[in-house]
Amino acid sequence: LVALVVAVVCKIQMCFSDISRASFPKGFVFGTASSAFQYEGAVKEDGRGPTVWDTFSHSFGKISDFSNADVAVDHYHRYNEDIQLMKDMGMDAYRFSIAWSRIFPNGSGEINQAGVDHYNNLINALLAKEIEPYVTLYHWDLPQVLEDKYNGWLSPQIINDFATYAETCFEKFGDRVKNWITFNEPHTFAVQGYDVGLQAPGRCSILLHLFCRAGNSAREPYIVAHNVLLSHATVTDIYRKKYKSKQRGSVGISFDVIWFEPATNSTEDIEAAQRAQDFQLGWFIEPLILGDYPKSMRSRVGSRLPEFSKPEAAILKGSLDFVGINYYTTFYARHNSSSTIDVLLNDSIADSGAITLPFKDGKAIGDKANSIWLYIVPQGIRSLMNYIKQKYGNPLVLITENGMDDANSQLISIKNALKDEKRIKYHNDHLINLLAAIKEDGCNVRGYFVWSLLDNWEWASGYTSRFGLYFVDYNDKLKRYPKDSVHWFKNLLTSN
Ligand code: PSG
Repeated sequence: LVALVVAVVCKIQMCFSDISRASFPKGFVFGTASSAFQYEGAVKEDGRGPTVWDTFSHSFGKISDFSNADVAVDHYHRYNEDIQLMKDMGMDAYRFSIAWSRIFPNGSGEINQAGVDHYNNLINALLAKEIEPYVTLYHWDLPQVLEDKYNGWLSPQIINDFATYAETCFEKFGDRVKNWITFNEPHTFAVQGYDVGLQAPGRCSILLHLFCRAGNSAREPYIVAHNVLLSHATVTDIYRKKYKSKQRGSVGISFDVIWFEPATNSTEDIEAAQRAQDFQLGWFIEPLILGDYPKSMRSRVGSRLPEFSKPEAAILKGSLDFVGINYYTTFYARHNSSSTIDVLLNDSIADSGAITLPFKDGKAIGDKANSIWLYIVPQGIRSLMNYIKQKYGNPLVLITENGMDDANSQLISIKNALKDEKRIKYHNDHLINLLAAIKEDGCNVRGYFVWSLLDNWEWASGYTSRFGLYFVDYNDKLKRYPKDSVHWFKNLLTSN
C-alpha cells in the first residue's frame, strides 16, 4: 500500500527522483538544441540559397515518408513564440545552428543582409529573455553551390570558404554570442553522407553503387573528415588571433558518440570496443587534442588516411575550448573475425574490424525508442564521461544533445501523445548518471542540452520521429503543445 501511495503521489508530482537544479554544480547550464534545416522552413525566403539537404530531400525515395523540410516547424517565423516556450521551462540556454546559405547564398562572395538580420533578431530575442545562445556554424546544410563547384567537403578549397563564413559570423554576432560550435557530428555526416549514402550528399560505392551513383566508401569519408578537421582548426585559430581578446568567447565542436560495451570479456572484444571508439570519437578528437589520428586508424586504414603536415598538426593540437558530446545510446562491440563484410562492402565502417550492434544473444541492450538505432542505456553516459576524462585529460565537456523519440502515429490522439513518461524517465536517468560522473567521478561536465525543444524534421526519417519536449501538430498549423516532460523539466529547473 505504501508503495502504491508513493507511486501515485510521484505520478502526480512527477518526482521520479530527487534531483533538481540545485543538485548540479553552480553555473551548470541547461538548454535545448535544434538545427536550422530541421526547424526553420522558409527555404526560399529572404534570399536563402539552396543546400545539399534541399537537393537530397527533394530526390525521390531518400526520405522515408517522402517529406521535405520546406516548411519544417516554421521556426524561422515563430522563433519568438518558441523562445517563450524555453523560458516557460526555465531553460538557461538555446543551441541552434546558422544556415550558411542564409548568410552566403552562394557559399562565398556577397553577404545576404536579410540572413544576417534574421540571426541578429533571433539572438537579440534570446538575450532579451536571458537565454544564452550556443551557436553551431555547420549542422549539415552545405550551400549547394559549393557541392556543384568543387564537391564540397571533398575539396580542400572548402577550408577557405568555411573560414570566411565563420569569420563573418564572429564579426556580425560575436559581440553577443560567446559559445561557438564549429561542426555538428562530423562523424555522422562523413559516414552517412559518403560511406553508406543515407544522408546528403548521398555518395557511396558499397554494393556496387546500387544505392549511389557516385562515391568511394573506402576513401571519401576520410577525405571529408580531414577537410572538416582542418576547417575547424583554421577557424579556431582565426578566433583566437583576431576575436578572442575582445569577444571573450569559446570555440568547441559536437561529436556523436555511441558508448561501446565489449560484447564479452575476451581480450579480442575489449580491443574491438576500443577500436570502434577510435574510429568514431578518436578519429576527430585525437587530431584536435593530440595533433594526429589514433594509431589504430593509421595502421588499419594505411595510405587511405590523409597525413597532416607539421604546421597543420600544430594548429589542430589544442584547438578546442570545450568538447560537445551528443549522447543517445550504447551498443555492444565484438571483434570481426571474418573478412566477408570487409570484402563485400569495402568501406570505412569495415576498417575498424569491429562489429557494433545493440543486441547480444538475441537480447537488446536496453529499451528501444522509435529510431532503429536508439536503445536506452543511461549508464552509458557515465561510462563515456569517465572514458573521456581518463583518455583525454578531463577536458571541459558539454552534453550538446541527449534525448529520445516517439513514433509519429496518426492512431494516437494528441492527448495521449503528450503523456511521455518514457521520455521523462530517459532524461531523469541520464541526468542521474551524469551527476554521478560529475560528483563521484570528477568529470568536468558543465552543461546539458535536450534534443529537442520541439518535434521536428528528422533527416531521412522525415516527420516519422518525434524528439520534442513540445508536440507539434502537423495537421493543424504546427501548433505546439507541452508534453508531460515539459512540466517535469520546469519542475526540475524552477522549484527549490
Ligand atoms: C546522433 C547520434 C546517433 C545517430 C544519429 C545522430 N547515434 O548515436 O547513433 S544525429 C543527431 C543530430 C540531430 C538529430 C538527432 C537525433 O545532431 O540533428 O536530429 O541526433 O537523431
